[in-house]
Order: sequence, then C-alpha cells, then structure tokens
Amino acid sequence: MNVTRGFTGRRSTHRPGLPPGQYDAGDDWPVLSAEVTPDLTPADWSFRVDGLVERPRAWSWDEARAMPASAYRGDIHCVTGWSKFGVRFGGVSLDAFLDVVRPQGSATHALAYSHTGYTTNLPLDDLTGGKAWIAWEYDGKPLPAEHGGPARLLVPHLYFWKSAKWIAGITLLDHEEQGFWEGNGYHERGNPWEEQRYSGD
Ligand SMILES: Nc1nc2c(c(=O)[nH]1)N[C@H]1C(S)=C(S)[C@@H](COP(=O)(O)O)O[C@H]1N2
Ligand SMILES: [Mo]
Repeated sequence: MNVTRGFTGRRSTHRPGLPPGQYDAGDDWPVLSAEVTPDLTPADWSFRVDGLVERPRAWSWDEARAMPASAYRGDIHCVTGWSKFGVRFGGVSLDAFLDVVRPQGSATHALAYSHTGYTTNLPLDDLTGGKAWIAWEYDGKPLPAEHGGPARLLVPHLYFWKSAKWIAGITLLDHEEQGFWEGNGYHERGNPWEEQRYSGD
C-alpha cells in the first residue's frame, strides 16, 4: 500500500495528522501574543520550578543550557485553527528539570507563568514522560523573540496556547488553577484531537 507517498497537498484540510477543524498553515508561522514582546535577554532569563516539589530551584540561562539537550520534531496546533507540520525545536526535556526538583506525590496540576505575566494551566501528566520541553531553538537557530525567545514552554500534543512564551517558571499544585486563556473560557486541557477548544468541549 502506498497511500501517503507523493502527498503534497500542503493546504489540504484532509491531511493525515491534521486534528479536526484545523488547517495546514504551510510555511507560515503566525505570531499570537496577548502582550508586547518583552525585551528579554538570555542574561535576564531564568526558569524556576516551585510549589509542591521537594527542592524548588531556579536555573539561569547558562545552567539550563548545560542540561542534556532534547529535540522535538513534529506538529503544533493553535486553537485559532492553524497547524504546522514537521517543525523542529531544540531545548531540554521538562522531565530533566522535574527530576531535580522532585514533585511531591500530591502534585496533580501545574501553572506555567511567563516573564510577562502570561499564565496557563496544565495537568502535571501532560508535562511529564517526554511530552514537554523548555525550547530555545527553532529550526536549528535561536528561537525568535516574537515566538518566545530566549525560551518558551513547548507542549506540542496540546493546543499551542499551553506553550507559554518567555517561560519563567512552573508551579506544581494539588488542584487546578486557571491561567490566562482558561480564565477566559478556554479548555482546561486543550487536546486538539478531541477538539477541546472551550470550557465544556
Ligand atoms: N507569553 C505568552 N505565551 C503564549 C501566548 C501569549 O499570548 N503570551 N499565546 C499562546 C498562543 S494562543 C499560541 S497559539 C502560541 C503562539 O505562539 P507563536 O506566536 O510562537 O505562534 O503561544 C502561546 N503562548
Ligand atoms: Mo493560540
């Protein structure tokens, strides 16, 4: 069987791997920011994991960059409708940070927060097991500032609003605390395959 070879319909809405209600943005990468792009240099950037962990800590840019590199190659899906196929991000697996701070058994949820004040909430399970990254490279180059550089959270299996740009930290909680879009009616989990766009979907 040879059903996918030669398939080049980049604008198709029937492309395999396209979640329901999404379209293929092709080479475009729209910028979606609720805030102005901050003037954030690597020297200003830090990443902290706190809340229900045994050993809360923060990493500077150099400390984070010294951790084992991990890459994502795959697709991303924005709740406004666009998806991008086969993107490449480089950074560190979030598991590596969690291994250091050691989540407490009671931790079930997380609130990710940006240096700009943006927040988004996620079930802790969506951040573990090789599903989430702190990413600072796109396509082998430094992540552009408007896309969250120096570094952003990357949780590609969920709608892209969960991937907080200019990530500053993650607080582990034993309950759900709504982030920016979730407090404005968006879904708590945001699984594109189940079209969890809005609260109650
Ligand atoms: N700090 C911050 N992170 C954010 C957002 C934002 O407004 N601020 N928007 C989210 C949404 S809705 C999407 S679709 C993606 C957009 O990322 P991009 O601008 O790199 O495409 O970032 C997410 N992360
Ligand atoms: Mo989005």
